[in-house]
Amino acid sequence: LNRKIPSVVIYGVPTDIGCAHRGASMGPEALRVAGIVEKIARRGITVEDAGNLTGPHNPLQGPVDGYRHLQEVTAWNRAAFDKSTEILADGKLPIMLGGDHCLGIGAIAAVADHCRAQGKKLRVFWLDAHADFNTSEASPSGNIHGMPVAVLCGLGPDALVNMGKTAPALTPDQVRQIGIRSVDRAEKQLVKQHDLDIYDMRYIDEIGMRRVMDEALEGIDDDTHIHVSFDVDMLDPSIAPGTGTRVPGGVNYREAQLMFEMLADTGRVGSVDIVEVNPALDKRNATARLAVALMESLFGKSTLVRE
Ligand code: 5AB
Ligand code: MN
Ligand code: MN
Ligand code: MN
Repeated sequence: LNRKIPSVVIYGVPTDIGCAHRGASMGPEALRVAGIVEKIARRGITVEDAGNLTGPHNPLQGPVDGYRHLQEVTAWNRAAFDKSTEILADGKLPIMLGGDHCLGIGAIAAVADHCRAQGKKLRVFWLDAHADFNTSEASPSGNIHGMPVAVLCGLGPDALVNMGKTAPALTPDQVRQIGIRSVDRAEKQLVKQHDLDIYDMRYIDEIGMRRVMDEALEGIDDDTHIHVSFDVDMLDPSIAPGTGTRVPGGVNYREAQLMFEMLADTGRVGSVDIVEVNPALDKRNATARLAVALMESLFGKSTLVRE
């Protein structure tokens, strides 16, 4: 097992442009205050904090043609795309601190281009309470943070679908969604039609997280790049209250820890997003602190292995 982890570059994308409520723009600083840089560095990994990207302010407008803030969402995603592209070209591992989950579009489009250029297979772990597979017609809100997986699979506005060199960035068979428990009515039809691999909470309860991860990791080999897109609302709201779209019945602490440990064991994680941390809704930064603890697991921390 090759577990050599490349140098990590962390960057923040302080915006809540893709959702209805404010506050995810404070996520990057909350994750830094929770010690994300120091705690990954303590694993013996070289970590650089590249600071925050900049972009347009949130105009707090309603949806236009089914999308809220499409132009601003495009600008922020272009910035994330460029930053992740630069970090990957340097042979480093980007960790994007969101920001809301619309930013997965730019970050993952960059990873998809990188994998194509390197002849690598890409598998995306979408850890979330939501499938994020809405289109403008299907969406009940027009909020683009509910659309990134659909956009990456080619369903959505041109400006977002064509973010990278090749569109669509992903095919649905490259995605594994885990923790899902809230899918909108029309969105359900779409995920069925596109045959998404969804490990919902019922399935996790029925077969257990160990077997879920075994199944989701099946086929990962030395040529696979794993991208982890971690929406903190995957976690149960009792342990992660600091997020905008809380759904009861989520992944518990031990299940989450096992997920990240099993991802770490592959030695194939090449890029990460942590999104939807909203400090305005949090209790004493608990959600950011838990997200950081899970990053420690993702970068190899486990009970009985001595450093
Ligand atoms: B998140 C909802 N499906 O589209 C919608 O937090 C919620 O990135 C989306 O997963 C939640 O508005 C987006 C109702
Ligand atoms: Mn999400
Ligand atoms: Mn979510
Ligand atoms: Mn959310």
